[in-house]
Amino acid sequence: MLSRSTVLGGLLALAGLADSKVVKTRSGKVQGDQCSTTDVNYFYSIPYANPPVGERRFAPPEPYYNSRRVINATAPAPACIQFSSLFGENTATSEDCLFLDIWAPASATPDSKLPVKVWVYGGSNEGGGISDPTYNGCFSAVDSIVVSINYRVGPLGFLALSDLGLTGNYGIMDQLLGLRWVQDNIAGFGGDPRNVLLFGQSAGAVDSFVIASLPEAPELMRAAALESGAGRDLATVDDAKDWYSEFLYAMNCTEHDLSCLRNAQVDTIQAAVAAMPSSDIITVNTALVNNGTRSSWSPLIDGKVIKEQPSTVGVRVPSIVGANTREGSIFTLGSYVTVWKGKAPSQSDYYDFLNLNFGPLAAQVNETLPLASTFNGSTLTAMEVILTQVSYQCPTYRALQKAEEKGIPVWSYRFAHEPSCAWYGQIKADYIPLLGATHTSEIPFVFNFTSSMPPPDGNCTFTKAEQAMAHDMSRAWTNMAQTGKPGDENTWPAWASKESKGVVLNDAMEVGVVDYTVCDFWGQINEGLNEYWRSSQA
Ligand SMILES: *[C@@H]1O[C@H](CO)[C@@H](O)[C@H](O)[C@H]1NC(C)=O
Ligand SMILES: *[C@@H]1O[C@H](CO)[C@@H](O)[C@H](O)[C@H]1NC(C)=O
Ligand SMILES: *[C@@H]1O[C@H](CO)[C@@H](O)[C@H](O)[C@H]1NC(C)=O
Ligand SMILES: *[C@@H]1O[C@H](CO)[C@@H](O)[C@H](O)[C@H]1NC(C)=O
Ligand SMILES: *[C@@H]1O[C@H](CO)[C@@H](O)[C@H](O)[C@H]1NC(C)=O
Ligand SMILES: *[C@@H]1O[C@H](CO)[C@@H](O)[C@H](O)[C@H]1NC(C)=O
Ligand SMILES: CC(=O)N[C@H]1CO[C@H](CO)[C@@H](O)[C@@H]1O
Repeated sequence: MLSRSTVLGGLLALAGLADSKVVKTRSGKVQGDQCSTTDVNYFYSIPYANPPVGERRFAPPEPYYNSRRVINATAPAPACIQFSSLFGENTATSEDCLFLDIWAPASATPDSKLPVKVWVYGGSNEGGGISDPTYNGCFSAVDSIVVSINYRVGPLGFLALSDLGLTGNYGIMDQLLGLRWVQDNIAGFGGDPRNVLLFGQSAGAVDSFVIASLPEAPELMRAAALESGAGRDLATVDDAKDWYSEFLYAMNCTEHDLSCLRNAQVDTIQAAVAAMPSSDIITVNTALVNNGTRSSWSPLIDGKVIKEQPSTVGVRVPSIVGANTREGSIFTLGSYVTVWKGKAPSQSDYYDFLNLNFGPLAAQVNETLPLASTFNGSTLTAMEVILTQVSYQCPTYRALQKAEEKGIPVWSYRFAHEPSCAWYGQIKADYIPLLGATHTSEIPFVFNFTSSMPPPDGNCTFTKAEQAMAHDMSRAWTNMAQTGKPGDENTWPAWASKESKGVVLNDAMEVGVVDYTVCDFWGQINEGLNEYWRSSQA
């Protein structure tokens, strides 16, 4: 005989089946909706932390619990407060921004145990947000769950000043708390918490690389995919003191007054960031940039959350680590328009660029890579190539080498394809040939975007070959979540320094050599500048 509770339980399970758009979490009962174009449900604006405002500004995030609340999960979340123009969001923003979005196949049930892909957006740790239409999961969550985490950026995410007891890394702690939320809640959406991939691009890869190097990484994720940003050295909180103090001065706050920072209006903070020293010269990722921080806002070695240099520890989970052929072009084109007003930068602009970024080693760079013979005399090409290699390809190479040394399996790629459609609304179609396979150009492929480009409602469609490549790339990322490998040895061989094999994505995803030979030279320059910086601080 069936007991009453079994019958009721059965009915409730049926009710659950009937509506996969309603899921219970520790943050509340989440009511989502279905994507208009695919059989995927979305759940927007799920709070995973208490609002990081007031006393919680410049502080670690606190987990949010409110299981009795009903959340209308159909309205896009605001982005965190933005501090960047190039990759800043033009959607709504709020300091109350610690939300995450989830996409799941409409057919998913709590028994599905699907692989989970958790996205960390880029934007120099100064901008970016989960509601950006280019990061929409409706096209890639066909065979997996996609999660996207908002995290604090700029000073609100990374300000570190020992005198005020601020150790920075709030944005990193947001991402870690988001990953813990995924562990505790994703099964309800049909995900398997044991099969989580953390994937990020640019600053999102910088941050994901840091997280993948932490001792707790293996509990939070099975694998990582690091697109254009892995392997960089981090500054310490001490190294960053001069640069971060510039923010305090620009705020008109004193070294002993945290309440001055906590009580300030958000637009005052934005004005202070805009007033910090900056130069028109393009910077690359070296120890000298921004007086030792390497980039303006960044995770730092704080002795608490990040105890050791991530590039020395290496990733602790299997990882895809790659970069694009022309990363630098989007940055040099930006300066070409705004700084050089459509003219080629002069030789003296180029030497200023070398001196600012390489200081005492500028002459060595200049002699090893003469402008005339290496770059055909083009200062613009020279800056683009140096930026591509120093900030992206060669840190990527060091991350691969470190993983090999530690016995962690890694797979590499070089994205070499010029997309036929724009992937961000701000990119004009005319610019695409000038940009080529630039920074961010692999993103639509990883998200399996192939039509209505640029998102959300453009009129450009990818070619058949591009559609196949998008399918292959998003499938490889899902495989990574599910099995810890992007494919088999025939489709994507693991990387080893000896042959440096991986995949090259030009007209298709094909096995090939991912060439890092230029990185032997840049590795020496990186070490030389790290040593120079350390000795200048002694
Ligand atoms: C949920 O939010 C959407 C979008 O803001 C709105 O249109 C809808 O009316 C809301 N639903 C409820 C039940 O509040
Ligand atoms: C990519 O999107 C296409 C539809 O545009 C879909 O048929 C395919 O299953 C998707 N592939 C992956 C791996 O997400
Ligand atoms: C700091 O003070 C200066 C001088 O009074 C003023 O110009 C500036 O706007 C102030 N900065 C902020 C962020 O309020
Ligand atoms: C680079 O080399 C050229 C030609 O030898 C020289 O004129 C220039 O001053 C050098 N620049 C730097 C930054 O070393
Ligand atoms: C080098 O520059 C010359 C003159 O501007 C041009 O004709 C040639 O195509 C360039 N070569 C390459 C490899 O870019
Ligand atoms: C596609 O969109 C662009 C930019 O909005 C517009 O200029 C063009 O006319 C559109 N083309 C078609 C065929 O609708
Ligand atoms: C970008 C930046 O912060 N540069 C500063 C580095 O430090 C010197 C003084 O040592 C300043 O003059 C620069 O403005």
